[in-house]
Amino acid sequence: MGRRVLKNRACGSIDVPWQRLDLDRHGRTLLNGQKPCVVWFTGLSAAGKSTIASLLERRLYAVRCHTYLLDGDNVRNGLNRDLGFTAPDRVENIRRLAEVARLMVDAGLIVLVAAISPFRVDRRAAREQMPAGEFFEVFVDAPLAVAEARDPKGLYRKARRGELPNFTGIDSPYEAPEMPDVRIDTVALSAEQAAQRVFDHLQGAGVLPA
Ligand code: ADX
Repeated sequence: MGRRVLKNRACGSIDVPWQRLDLDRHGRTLLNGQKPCVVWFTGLSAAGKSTIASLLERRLYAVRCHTYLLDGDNVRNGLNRDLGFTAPDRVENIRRLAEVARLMVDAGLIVLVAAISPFRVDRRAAREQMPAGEFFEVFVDAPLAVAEARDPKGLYRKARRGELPNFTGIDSPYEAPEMPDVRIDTVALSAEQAAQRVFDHLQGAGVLPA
């Protein structure tokens, strides 16, 4: 990965130089034969992002792919535990997920990200920091009424009672992708079928080892 043009905002006028390292991602990738990339799952809470991403990761494991799944809920328990659900916190949540995903791609992994990621502009920024063809946006499409009827964690009920402010789809917006790489209709497809569809897409895109 080459020098990045983004500046360190906390250091004022002092530039933090980019440290060139000997081994680059192409060298690392030679070891495992796969094409590292980001597969970004977006959709409402309870749409099925984590379930489908997790099934996909098992499918990839079965064909000896090296992966990591960054799940919004889990990362919010560690790296992002200082962030809540206001709009600025969500922007920062997605920025960090995208940055970690980029580093993991640099390490040679196929990185799955499962996060509501409600704002188009943030998802676009996540895509734009990756080389062309190395970012796949998967829209896990469940209408609000369907997600709310599922409500596995009881969060929609809480949000409707006013106990969970800024809940996506209730009093915080979700901006659906206009041109996702893959759209999953979660009403029509089972989670297994959905995972297979994403797997097939990655295979068609030449990401998986021959
Ligand atoms: S994101 O909008 O910033 O991308 P992220 O995917 O990390 O969200 O986290 C969403 C998860 O946090 C949901 O699956 C749910 O379990 C939990 N959650 C708690 N409060 C909220 C809220 N106000 N809106 C959405 N999800 C919430």
